[in-house]
Formats: sequence, C-alpha cells, structure tokens
Amino acid sequence: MRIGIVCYPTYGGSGVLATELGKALADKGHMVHFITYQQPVRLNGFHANIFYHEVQVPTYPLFDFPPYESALSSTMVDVILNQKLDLLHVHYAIPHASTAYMAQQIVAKHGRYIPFITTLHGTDITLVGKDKTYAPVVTFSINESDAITAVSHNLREETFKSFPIEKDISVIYNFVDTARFARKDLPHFRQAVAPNGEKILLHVSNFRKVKRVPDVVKVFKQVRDVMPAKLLLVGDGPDRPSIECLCRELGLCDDIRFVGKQEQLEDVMSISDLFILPSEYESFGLAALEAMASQVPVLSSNAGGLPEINIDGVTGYSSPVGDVDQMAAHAIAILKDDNLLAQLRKGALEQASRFHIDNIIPQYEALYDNVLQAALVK
Ligand code: GMT
Repeated sequence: MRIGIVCYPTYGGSGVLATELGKALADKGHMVHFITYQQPVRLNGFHANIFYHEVQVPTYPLFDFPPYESALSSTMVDVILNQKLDLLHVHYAIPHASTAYMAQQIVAKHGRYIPFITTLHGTDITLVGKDKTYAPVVTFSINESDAITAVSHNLREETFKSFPIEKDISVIYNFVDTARFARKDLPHFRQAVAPNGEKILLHVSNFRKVKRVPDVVKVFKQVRDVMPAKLLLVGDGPDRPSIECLCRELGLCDDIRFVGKQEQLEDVMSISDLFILPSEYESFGLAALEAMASQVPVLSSNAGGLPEINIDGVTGYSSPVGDVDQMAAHAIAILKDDNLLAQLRKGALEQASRFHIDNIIPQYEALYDNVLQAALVK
C-alpha cells in the first residue's frame, strides 16, 4: 500500500507513535509518506520505503497567523496525486482530520477518492478538541473520517461522551518494540548517574500541566528522605522553570537531573528502577509502556486509560490523581523490597509483550484493507 501519514513531528506520544507505525509499515513493504512541517523526531536514518514531505508555510505581511492548515491540505493533495497514495492516516484530530477532509474534497475534483483514517490520541479530545472554538470542526471531521481509531477504551468512551459521533471507533492500542526496549546491562551509565548505588527513579514527559510533574518531585522527596535515590527527568516543556524552582525549594537539586529530550530512551530506561507517571489524564501512556518493556515497574495515577496498561499490584501501582502520599508509600515499598521489585519487573515485562509491535501493526493493516474495500464502492 501507499500510505500518507500526517502527525505532529515534535517530541510527544502521538508523533512518536505515528512515526514508529510508519517505520514498521515500511519494514513490511508498504510505501510510507510522512507529511509534516519538520522531520519527526524518531524518523532518523534512511529507509528505502520511507519518504518525507515537508509542509512549507509561506508568510506574508498580511498574515498575523500563517495559514498552516491550507498549506498542509495543499501538500497532502500534491502527495496524494503525485505519489499515488492509497490512503491517508492522520494522527491527532486537530487540525489533521479537517485538513484531510479538505484534501479529500480537492482530489475528488480530480476523479480520485482518497480515504482517510483519523487516530485520536488524547488531548485532541479531552482537552483542546472539546473547546468550543474547535469542537464543531473536530466533530465534523471525525465524522467524515473513513475510519476512526482511539488508543484506549477510555479514550473511545471519552470521545462518545464529548462529541456527537455517528460512527464506530475502533480501539487500537499503542505498541512497543520490545526488542529495542529490552533491558540492557549498562553499569557505566548507571554508575555515572548513581555513583553510590542509589535507586534511580524516572519520569518522561513534555512537562505540561496535565502531566503533574510537581507530583513526581514531591514523591521523590519522600523517597529520598528515607533512602539514597536519584531522579531523572527526561523531556522538556512549559512547566520546567516552575519544577526547577520546586526542586530548589525542597533542597533536591543534587539528586535530580534534568536530562532534556533523549532519543536513546531505551538506555535511560535500562538503568531505572521505577517509572512515575502521575498524570491528570492520560489516554494511554506510551512512555509507561516503553518503561515496562525495559522491566521498569510503573507508579501512575489511575486517570484515563492508564488502568488498561498499568495493572495495580502486577506491573506497578496506580493511585488517585494527586495522592502523592500513597504514590510515595508504594515507591518506598517497592524500592526497599528486592523480591517485590523483581516480581513487578516480571509483571511489567509480561504486560509489555501484550502490546508488542507485531500484535498491533496487523490491526492497522486490517483496518486499511477494510477502508480500501469500502472505498471501492464510493
Ligand atoms: O502526552 C502528551 O501530552 C502527548 C500526547 C500527544 O498527542 O502527542 O500523547 C497522547 O498520545 C499518546 C500516543 O497515543 C498517548 O500514549 C498519551 O497518553 C497521550 N497523552 C495524553 O492523553 C495526555
């Protein structure tokens, strides 16, 4: 198949997922065309079946807001017609579903029907999409999609609750390449981070309010009060300055490292003992799944789709949003008890294998086949 993938190229779950999906489809022989405004973060290296089309957004003094959506739709049209795409798969509803609809209408004038699939990722539904500024367009373009997928049952339910959706939504979970994230022994790296054998706690996110990173720091404070420990904060985003202030206020600067955005996440995960994701909402929690594949138990909130991934008492523990004391008590219990840690590590790895890339990619391929069959009669 010739597949066009549209996503946010930045450091974030939906873009990472879309890029890994494209790479996996290319490995299976499909021709994959990424259409984005910059090279997606995990799209590195040459692959014979992968093509990248950059969306250029020309500016003009009249434009206070350069019309990105028009540029994106026009680029989609160009790629659909010239690369003879069979379908488009857009990730994150805003604005990708409405731009895909526009492109679909334009290529129809050229006598082509191009189906498009919209994958809902989370905040496009639960936060931004609900805003009345966007809701009519989001509702319309989701309903116009040839197929809709959500990354968890929770997100599917949230979508039906928040929007008058007229079609079914298939749940296709996030996935992980368990070989890539298999835990490695990296003694020198571990020694550099925790020179005195301290336990290593890890958080990875885009440091937005929804992630509740201050809770991570507060949990860590309670842990470090009772045992030697280090915290690695991976990623970056708007809340970072206030989190740095909190670290200083709590006297934790020597034990917390902000390591920025990391491409070799699997190495960081390999040296970690516990992953913390206390989000206000999380449709799935891809980073938590990647941690589990690296045998790192997860402490998470029980918000959104997280309980579908992090099984309480099996792969880690989940707590009510904001219950820092309970999260800290769980963290201390795990880190003090090697048997419990080993048992949760085993549970985490087993759970990750259920979301193995080889189990999930065929679900997308089957959906593409269905959509193409249905398009034949349009
Ligand atoms: O987590 C973020 O804020 C980034 C966001 C995105 O769209 O890039 O991630 C969302 O999509 C991921 C991939 O499907 C999910 O694993 C994340 O749980 C989801 N984030 C939220 O729902 C907050």
